Amino acid sequence: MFDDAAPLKVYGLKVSYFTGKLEAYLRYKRIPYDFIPMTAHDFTHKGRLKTGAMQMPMVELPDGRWITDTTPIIEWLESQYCESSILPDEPLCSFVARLIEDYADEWLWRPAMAYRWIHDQDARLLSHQISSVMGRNISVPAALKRWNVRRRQHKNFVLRDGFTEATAEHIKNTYIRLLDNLEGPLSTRDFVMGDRLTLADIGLMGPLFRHFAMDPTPAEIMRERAPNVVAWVYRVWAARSAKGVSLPRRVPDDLAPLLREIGETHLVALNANARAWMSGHKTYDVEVQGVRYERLQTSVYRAWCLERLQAEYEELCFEAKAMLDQLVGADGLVPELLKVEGLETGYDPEGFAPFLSRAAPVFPVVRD
Ligand SMILES: N[C@@H](CCC(=O)N[C@@H](CS)C(=O)NCC(=O)O)C(=O)O
Repeated sequence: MFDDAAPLKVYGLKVSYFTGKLEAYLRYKRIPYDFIPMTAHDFTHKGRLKTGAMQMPMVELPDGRWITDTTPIIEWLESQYCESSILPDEPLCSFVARLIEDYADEWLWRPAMAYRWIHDQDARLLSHQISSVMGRNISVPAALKRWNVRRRQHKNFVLRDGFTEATAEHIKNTYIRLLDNLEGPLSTRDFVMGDRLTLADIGLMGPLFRHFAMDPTPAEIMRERAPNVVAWVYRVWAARSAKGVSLPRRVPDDLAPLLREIGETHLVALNANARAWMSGHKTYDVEVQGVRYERLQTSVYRAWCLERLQAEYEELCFEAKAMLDQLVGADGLVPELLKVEGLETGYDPEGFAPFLSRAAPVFPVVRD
């Protein structure tokens, strides 16, 4: 059985998006864990054998079971550690927190990877940091290991993820708009949705902590443009669950620009991905805020993300749906985007995640 006094083993990297997200959560909840710097061998072999997906982080529980995918991991841990929940009870707040998490996980991945791999200073530093940890047991010259990491990440997560001359500015400005949308709210309160940490903060830590706040180029921009976001990143990292402050019961009005942005970008892309998946297309094109992204990889994982958001949205009462539409600022846009008639991915119908033995990675094809 699960022994909650023994530490979890978290395999990941100190520069990894999703490892940073999970660690921020575990620290907040005071869940003991040992961090194990992941090797390339762990990534491929443990990934394939224990969870079916080569992705980080992977977690080994004290009872020997393995789990992957931070979204269901956090959901499952919330059911085991009920104190100091990070999920608001109020249904609209809960939906908005999940929506922000999904946007942070899936939409902000592209600008986070672009900022890391298109600028020489960031790419040099990060290829060194990643290859010296993941490749520590591989006897190949260090320069070759660095080159290989840089080439792999740039090819898969920049060039093959829609970064072109036509989209470059839009991708870079996605980050700038994120900072602008958060700076105001975070100058008036401690966390994104109120004075208590929620899933929205944990989700946003993925891109904002280990990428945007730490990679040299975006970190410089953040310090200059959004000092309250810098302070928030480290406030979340330092936060420990405490009694006394209540979870939000109302979505703050000043989150409207962020929610509008999520509607115009992430929901449009999720919708197009789900339609492509249903028609059996391996890639799809989508126009986002007037910019055309081409040949994006269709992802069953992201179709499942939409399926889950759609199910939670359906649970909202009429007033909550109307309020959400108002916050997103486009009449009828939200239900339209969330609704993909007949979407049934068949991914995890029994609700086994994060314990799936064949978890789906976000990108079905990643080439070495
Ligand atoms: N949905 C997963 C995504 C995990 C993920 O994609 N992690 C990245 C590293 S931060 C990864 O392993 N990418 C695959 C690769 O590099 O091949 C989660 O929330 O844990």
